[in-house]
Amino acid sequence: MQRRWSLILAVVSLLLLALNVPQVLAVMSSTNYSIGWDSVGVGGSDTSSSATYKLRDNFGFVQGASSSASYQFNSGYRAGVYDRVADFSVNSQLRSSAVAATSATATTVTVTSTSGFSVGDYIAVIQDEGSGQISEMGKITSIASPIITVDAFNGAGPSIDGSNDLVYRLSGSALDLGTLTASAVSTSIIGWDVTADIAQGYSVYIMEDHDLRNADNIAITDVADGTVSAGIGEYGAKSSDTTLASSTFDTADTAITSSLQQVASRSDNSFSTRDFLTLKVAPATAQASGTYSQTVSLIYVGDY
Ligand SMILES: [Ca+2]
Ligand SMILES: [Ca+2]
Ligand SMILES: [Ca+2]
Repeated sequence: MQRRWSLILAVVSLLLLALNVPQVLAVMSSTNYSIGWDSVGVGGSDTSSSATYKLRDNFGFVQGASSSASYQFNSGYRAGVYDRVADFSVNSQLRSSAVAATSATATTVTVTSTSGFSVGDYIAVIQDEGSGQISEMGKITSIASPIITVDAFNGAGPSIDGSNDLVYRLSGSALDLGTLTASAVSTSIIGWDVTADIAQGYSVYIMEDHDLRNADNIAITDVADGTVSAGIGEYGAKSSDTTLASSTFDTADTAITSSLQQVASRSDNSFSTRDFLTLKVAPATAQASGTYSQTVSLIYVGDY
């Protein structure tokens, strides 16, 4: 008889933005601070007003830029204004949205039903759902049933054969891993989309409030050997970003802990760059039945 568990994950996304505040000081930096630009007080503000007047004034500047291998200099009116902005959205796989995929191209996927899917939704296309699944994420730009078109997939486009291939919506912050079984690895995806005008790039980190556990504090054990396998009780995740510098989420199924761990990074300005985590879980054969849950937080941090 198959034992059953259900699991609920709440995903919390946080957007952290650190803004550099212009300083009236020489431009300089050390290992723990950087002053990107300075200004010279020339008297007068560019806006001033009272109940009876409004004045917009400005000192005459020479506009220009110069640089060498070791320095860069920009001068002129508000030459140093650089407002770092970022947009970060996180969405979890919606189990109830599953439809079968029958074929795909670089930007389309043909499904058995487009009901419930809308333009603007994020989707995950799963090839051979299970422990070794290959997934791609995209955002729907048009739907002409039975074909869903996305703006772009993470990779070259899904390679599917219509057998055990599925499409899910990525929507909201509650992630239901469904009814687990000790005889198979269950999977689910958390995806995110970052647009960041940050020249040095950004990282996304994950942390948990506690292990994936039931009301009696019995946990499904964190994976420790790099692979979540069925039957022995293991839980972990792997990132679609294959170039991580400070964690193993890029190369192995990795335990989620209460410490911040890097799950994505970029080193340049980003427009709608996307990554996702594939959560993998299989309870032990003797695992206590019940509801196992935790809260994981995905945190964006710009690099300055
Ligand atoms: Ca398949
Ligand atoms: Ca853990
Ligand atoms: Ca293992």
